[in-house]
Amino acid sequence: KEKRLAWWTNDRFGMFIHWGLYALPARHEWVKNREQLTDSAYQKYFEYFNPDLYNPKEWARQAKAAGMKYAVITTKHHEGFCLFDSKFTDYKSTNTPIKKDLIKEWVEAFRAEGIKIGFYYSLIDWHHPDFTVDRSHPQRAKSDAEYDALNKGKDMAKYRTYLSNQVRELLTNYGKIDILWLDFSYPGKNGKGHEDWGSESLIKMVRQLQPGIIVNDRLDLKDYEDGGDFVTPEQYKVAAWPTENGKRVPWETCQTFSGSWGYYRDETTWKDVKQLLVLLIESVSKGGNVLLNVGPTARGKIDYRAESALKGMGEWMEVNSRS
Ligand code: FUL
Repeated sequence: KEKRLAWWTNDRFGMFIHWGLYALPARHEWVKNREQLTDSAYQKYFEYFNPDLYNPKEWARQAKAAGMKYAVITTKHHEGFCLFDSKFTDYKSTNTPIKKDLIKEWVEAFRAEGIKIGFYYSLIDWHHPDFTVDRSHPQRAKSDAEYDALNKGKDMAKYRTYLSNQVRELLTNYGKIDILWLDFSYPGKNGKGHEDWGSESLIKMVRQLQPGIIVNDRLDLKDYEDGGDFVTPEQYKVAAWPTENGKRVPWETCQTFSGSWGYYRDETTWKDVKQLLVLLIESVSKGGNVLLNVGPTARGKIDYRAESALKGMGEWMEVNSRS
């Protein structure tokens, strides 16, 4: 594990990218859930998804100039929409007006800048017809009986197969992948996420397909032999190097420039460059990494406020970072 993590522990600083249909409403990547939008209400974002200004080479240039050495992009977030050309769904970017496998171009652009490649993939899915409707689903119900009715005929095993097929595609069709960042936000029905997602066999398959890959800790496999490679404190500065059973563990904090992960046009809580640098310096001083998130717009641009913060960080990194 230490060997696997050597480059990552050295590199310290990465770019997180949350991009999906939620960039169109531009008010949080959880908008479908927060506003309890139905599939048909959400469908218009699919029909109009057309990021005509998408230029991943420019994103990669900005990441590199900021001193970032790796990047992790949402191939599919909780909404279920895929930015890649999956054989197992129609709900993908190739079927929207942009008609492209956006992940393919992204991988090529970031690799060309020497940036290591990471895929985020959401274990939960608010679009797949077999995914259980529970209290954290956009389609919330009012009673247990209503939940039972909504879930009638749904088969989580089918979703599990879908999930594993897609992870296999991602780890087969895009060359060497350096990081897999799997994500839940709640551990499934009855708190048994690992059963819902088939986490144990999933991680085995991942290791087989990409022997050098590093995987985060969100598969709900805490008590298992392979629970992932690093822990992921989200949106807070750790007070001290995190430990497990008294031993310091590899860690990465993921953080946003403002509050949400997806593009949120009207947010006013942007961190300034000094705050961001303090976050980076403090994290590194406690043995950790920082994965700093941009939420590109629906047209495919990095928000100007994020661009200027990245630039500011880059100016400091240029004279203070090691290679
Ligand atoms: C959370 C998600 O619910 C957020 O939307 C975001 O992706 C964050 C990194 O992880 O669990």
